[in-house]
Amino acid sequence: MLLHGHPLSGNTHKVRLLLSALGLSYEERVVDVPAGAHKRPDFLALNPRGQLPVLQDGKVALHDAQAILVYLARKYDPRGTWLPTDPAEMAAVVAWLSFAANEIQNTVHPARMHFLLGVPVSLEAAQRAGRAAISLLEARLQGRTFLELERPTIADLACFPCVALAPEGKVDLAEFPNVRAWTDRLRKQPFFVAMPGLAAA
Ligand SMILES: N[C@@H](CCC(=O)N[C@@H](CS)C(=O)NCC(=O)O)C(=O)O
Repeated sequence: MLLHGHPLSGNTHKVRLLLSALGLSYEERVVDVPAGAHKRPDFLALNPRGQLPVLQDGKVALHDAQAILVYLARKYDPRGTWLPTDPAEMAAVVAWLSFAANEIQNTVHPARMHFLLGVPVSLEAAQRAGRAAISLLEARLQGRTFLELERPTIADLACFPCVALAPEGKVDLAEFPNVRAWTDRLRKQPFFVAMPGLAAA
């Protein structure tokens, strides 16, 4: 398998975590985002949206971190540890994938990109919406170890990197103790792999 990503990309990291958890070997190719390589024809042929990550598995080329998590879980974890097969449980997990792609991706992620790469964003609005999204996680994690089923699933992997990296966008996690405990719990899992700004606990 070939993962096209970037060392600073939280979305790429979601995929790295599941590849690690499933014990799958892969090669990673760094896409030169500052040089605009993700908008060039060879990359657009893999992902017309021009975004990371992309995973190639044989002849299949997949984009969108959430879609890749679903693909890997269904294909390489048929017992459904990471993506349950029970319809209600599956829907509950998929709801968190949507949350990751919407409430998290569109808030704390642009705030972080502003500070890391100088991307122009409506910073205050992004930070405020980011805090609102993390408040929902905080409430969900009251009395729970993980988002669903009291075990790590792709719901956690989809939400975790961008939330744990939120302080890089100056969204402080100090006021969210349940979220901090959850990120620490994930950082202690045997499958955890580090990335810049996100170390093992
Ligand atoms: N919904 C997509 C979002 C991917 C995304 O925003 N990737 C960032 C890197 S973390 C990217 O490629 N940004 C460059 C751009 O959008 O032009 C996913 O979950 O994979």
